[in-house]
Amino acid sequence: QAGEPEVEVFSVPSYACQRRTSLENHNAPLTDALSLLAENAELNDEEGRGVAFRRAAALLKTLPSAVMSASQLRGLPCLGEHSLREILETGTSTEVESTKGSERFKALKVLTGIFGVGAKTADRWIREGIHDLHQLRASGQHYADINQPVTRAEADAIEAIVEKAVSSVLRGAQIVLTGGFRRGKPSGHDVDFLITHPEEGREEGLMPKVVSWLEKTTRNSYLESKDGPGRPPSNMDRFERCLSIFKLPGAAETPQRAWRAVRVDLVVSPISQFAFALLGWTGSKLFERELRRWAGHERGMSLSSHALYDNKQVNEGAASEEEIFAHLGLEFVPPSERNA
Ligand code: DGT
Ligand code: MG
Repeated sequence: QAGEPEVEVFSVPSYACQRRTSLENHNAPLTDALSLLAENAELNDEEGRGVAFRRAAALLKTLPSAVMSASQLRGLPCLGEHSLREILETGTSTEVESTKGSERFKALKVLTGIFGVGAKTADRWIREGIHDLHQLRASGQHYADINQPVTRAEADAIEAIVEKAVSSVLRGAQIVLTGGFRRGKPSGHDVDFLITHPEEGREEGLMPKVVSWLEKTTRNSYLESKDGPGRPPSNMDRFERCLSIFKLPGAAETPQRAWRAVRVDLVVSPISQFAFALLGWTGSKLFERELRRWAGHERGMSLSSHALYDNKQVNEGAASEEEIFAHLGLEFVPPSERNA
């Protein structure tokens, strides 16, 4: 070998929304380890630690090449606290290994993969001795297993159905595929859609109509709305939102069942808020969090999926995502580069 290799010291802006993060990841072993620790923290209600791990992983995802030594990361934000050095040196860490082997972590992952089951319910079941789907079934609970990832082809098929539903109940209404698929991901945990109409106000009351069209018309896919048509969503969002389950005709690999369940997240937005909704529902989750942190900490502004307010509570309108980035003093980052 010819001498010492030249070691590149990486330099990266602190906020994920100042960076471009494509799906190409040169540090997958490191980011997988950190994502596992993040997931474990989130499942155990340790939000602060979860965010710290997510930020560290996002920072490594944006690097142009594989990290060879910790010295290349000197001075970078977000990489302080955790066992990153140990992972770099040995390929793993005691915390990663003990998490992977932990019965509780495995059970939490399996159980929170069930529609409507969050960390709290999963935790209660575990305390009742339910650790997997067999034990859950034995306890007499009904569930829909939606752990299997959704493919792009399935997302496109669902898009065609939703498009038909939307244009049938309101002429001129439009839908956009958002979430991970808009960022170019080849698969996802659900399919996200944003629905609007070019005339302000025409979108009002659209969701219940779309939902009942889907229930009545689709023969193969069947829809179950969680929030219930027209009911105000359980979170703080002012959009009409419907979390639902599509039953797709069974995949070849699951012949024992005639269908499989796919999560579909429908959101309706008035056209005046569409750019904010589109930006807010495209993700990634960390990118969104970082956009809001940037707006608040660096600009004294407040960004949501509805609007951008400056510190004098003046509403900064925007007709496009590009305008919102400009208001925030950020370079535009296209969806395919928001995979932080
Ligand atoms: P996936 O589905 O696992 O492939 O990944 P994503 O990136 O599609 O993530 P998902 O479907 O959980 O959410 C898509 C984006 O929507 C996410 O980046 C942020 C946004 N989002 C999710 N839940 C909420 C919510 O309750 N309120 C608002 N305003 N935005 C949300
Ligand atoms: Mg999604």
